[in-house]
Amino acid sequence: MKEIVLFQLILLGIAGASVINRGVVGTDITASFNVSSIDVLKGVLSMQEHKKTFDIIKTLYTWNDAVVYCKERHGNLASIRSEEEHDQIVKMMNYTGLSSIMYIGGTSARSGRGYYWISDGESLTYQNWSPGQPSGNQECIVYEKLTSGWKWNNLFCNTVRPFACEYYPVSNFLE
Ligand SMILES: [Ca+2]
Repeated sequence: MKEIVLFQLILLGIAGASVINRGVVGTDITASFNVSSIDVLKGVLSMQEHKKTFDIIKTLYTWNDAVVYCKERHGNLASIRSEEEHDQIVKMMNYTGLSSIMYIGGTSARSGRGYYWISDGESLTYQNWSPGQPSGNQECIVYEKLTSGWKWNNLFCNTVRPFACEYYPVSNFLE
């Protein structure tokens, strides 16, 4: 059976969030949102094998603090392990109007064996590096927006940036 990608976006505004815009963006993104206070974008990716949810948090955190933020919510800093997951998060980044750079959960910190995902220590399988990356001794992976699209770069971890968390909904375990 062909993989089905259902893409549902719900945007959570801050206080007093009245929905002032609602509509369909493209062919597979439906969203309702408060245009004046976009902070968190929820997306649900449903595939044959698993369901995985990403949140994009536009509040700026260091990479380490972003790991903690996601963990405190019983998630992880996002891992991107397939073209489908890449495509989904690109749609979300574009939809949020994210302009340049966002942390994901890949790092080489304390590794000695190259890059891995902080959620489970697995090495990168799917990869989407910008040309010439990874470079130098920078240890944390970001998405950066190039004219050719969103690609990965390794940058220093202590700069505050937007980031994405991932969650596996409880319904995964009840089905
Ligand atoms: Ca780099």
